Amino acid sequence: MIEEHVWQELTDRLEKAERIVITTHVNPDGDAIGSEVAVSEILAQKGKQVHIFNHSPTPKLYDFLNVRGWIEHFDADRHEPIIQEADLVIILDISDWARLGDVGKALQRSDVYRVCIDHHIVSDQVAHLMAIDRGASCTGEIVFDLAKRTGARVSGTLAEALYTCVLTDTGSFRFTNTTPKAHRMAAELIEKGVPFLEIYERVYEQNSPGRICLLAEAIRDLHFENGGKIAWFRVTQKMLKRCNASYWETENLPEMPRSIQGVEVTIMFAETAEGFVKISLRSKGRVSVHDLANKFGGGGHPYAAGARLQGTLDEVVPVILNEAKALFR
Ligand SMILES: [Mn+2]
Repeated sequence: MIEEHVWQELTDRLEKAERIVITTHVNPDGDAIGSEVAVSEILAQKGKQVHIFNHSPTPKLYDFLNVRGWIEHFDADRHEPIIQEADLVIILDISDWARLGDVGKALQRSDVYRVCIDHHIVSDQVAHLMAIDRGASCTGEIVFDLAKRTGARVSGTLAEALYTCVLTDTGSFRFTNTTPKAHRMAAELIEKGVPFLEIYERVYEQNSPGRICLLAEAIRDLHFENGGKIAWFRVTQKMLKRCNASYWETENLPEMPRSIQGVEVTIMFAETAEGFVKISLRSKGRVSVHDLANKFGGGGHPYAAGARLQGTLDEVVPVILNEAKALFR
């Protein structure tokens, strides 16, 4: 729940600001991009000047939301002066300085007023005003409330962006964050004519040959622990090359083993080009994986969390598996 005085401050700040910069976390997902587009549509209706700067490029599958072309890949030389001159910065779907990447560094160098709208456990006090609702299925759900409070017209791109948020963050209304409110939000958007079938196809039926190749590699690498309760696999730089795939094409791969009978927790270990291993943890809802991610400097939700560790796969995998096995003791 976001307290009424926080809503009031948030809508006042939006009303008064003229030049606004929006950003989100590294490797943005559907909720991150969808929320950015939705907030920028709300602000555009009010005639505000909006810039969206992200540390990471936009995954190709979400390009269809970037109709105004406002989402830009952050370039400090060109964009930092715009941040310095902004009246307001809006941080969406994250409250972790490290996961704001280079944009976060630029924000820390500036004294522009910042608001954070998010539904995760708070990691850092990244903003002066924190509008956090941990009960929201997605950041887009909070933005939907914002749209209503500011009297925005919820149609076209705004509706499509919001529908993408709730569709992707609930795993198509399957994950434990699928609340009655998430369904009501989808229902209201469908009433407004959102093309749900087209959005589903754009998001879920755009597999590249590279992603299917990665999926095959991941399946071939599947290992099981604790009598099949833990399933894990690796994604190496070699696999990415063999498959001619980009790092972002690993998104959703951690969901794959959950359909296997008896699996409670799945772990993807992905080797980055910079000498890190990214771990993505998923739980079917009986054990929380958030604390495990948190122990290694990561974060997320109880049943979907991640972290980034320095080291090689050979170093990181046994350490994490030990911790994961302890979850069942
Ligand atoms: Mn989210």
